Amino acid sequence: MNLLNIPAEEYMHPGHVGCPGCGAAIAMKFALKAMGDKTMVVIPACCWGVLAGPYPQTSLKIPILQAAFATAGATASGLRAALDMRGDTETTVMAWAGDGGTFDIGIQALSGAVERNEDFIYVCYDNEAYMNTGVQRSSATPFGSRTTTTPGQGWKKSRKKNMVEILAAHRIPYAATASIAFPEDMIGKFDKAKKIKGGTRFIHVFASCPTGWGIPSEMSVKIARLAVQTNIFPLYEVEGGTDYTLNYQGDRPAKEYLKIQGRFKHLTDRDFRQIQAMVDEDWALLQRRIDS
Ligand SMILES: Cc1ncc(C[n+]2csc(CCOP(=O)(O)OP(=O)(O)O)c2C)c(N)n1
Ligand code: SF4
Ligand SMILES: [Mg+2]
Repeated sequence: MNLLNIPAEEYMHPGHVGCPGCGAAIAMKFALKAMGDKTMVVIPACCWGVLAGPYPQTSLKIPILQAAFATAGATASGLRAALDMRGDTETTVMAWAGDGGTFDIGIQALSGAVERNEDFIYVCYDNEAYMNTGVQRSSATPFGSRTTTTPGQGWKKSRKKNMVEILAAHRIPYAATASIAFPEDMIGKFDKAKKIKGGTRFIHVFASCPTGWGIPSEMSVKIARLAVQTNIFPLYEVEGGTDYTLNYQGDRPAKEYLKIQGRFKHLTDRDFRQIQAMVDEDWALLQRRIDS
């Protein structure tokens, strides 16, 4: 442990092929500090499929099962069943998918597995677009963002899907949000999820992407922190589908987060006000769930 109460053990090798400042790489580094070496990770097609690398040059010190894009939920279910058949109750299965692989193409396999309350941890590292194939929009892309599928002067005009609410509606034991800019909170949530046995645990990790967001690599963590401080990405937990706990109260204006990113550079003051109203509305809805 160091001053921040973060375990010293590393389960990632020093080198990987991600871009400098990749939030998804930071996310895995922190997650594995809680998960430890008795973990098998299932990775569908996404940037992390490339970061993990081909055997024997993998960037992780734990076993990796690469899966087809849509199948993280189903593959993790099968891997859990295979381990159970071998009598291995010690190993935790962790699915690790991007937002495209979770919010979009993987939602059917995930919902099926979650409805069966399969015994694994499902992590969505959310960089808010299909980054591995060149920054196409997903249903996790926020309102106001430019992507390569919003051509010309266009930008995304619909809101980000609320995936934690969808998972909570399945009444799973544990669903939570986490951020690479809050490592103690994040590692604590993985530790908690690991200790809950016999059901699906879902963690939605905000993972900034310098390449796709048009931000300097050294701003990656600062921008992830601002997402929480502006209540754009609140940190909270949902136990049993209904019991909400808020972990952080932000108080900064959304504009502070938006104005420093290339993907939002076309936005006007009117757009900033519209986005602020959306953030305030979502925050009020979350407060109602916490208070009830
Ligand atoms: C069925 C199928 N369609 C498309 C692809 C191409 N593909 C590979 S990764 C990817 C994007 C993944 O996006 P996301 O899940 O958000 O992860 P990220 O790359 O952003 O980390 C796509 C479209 C594929 N591998 N399989
Ligand atoms: S494109 Fe984004 S998510 Fe993918 S490796 Fe680069 S920084 Fe990471
Ligand atoms: Mg993505």
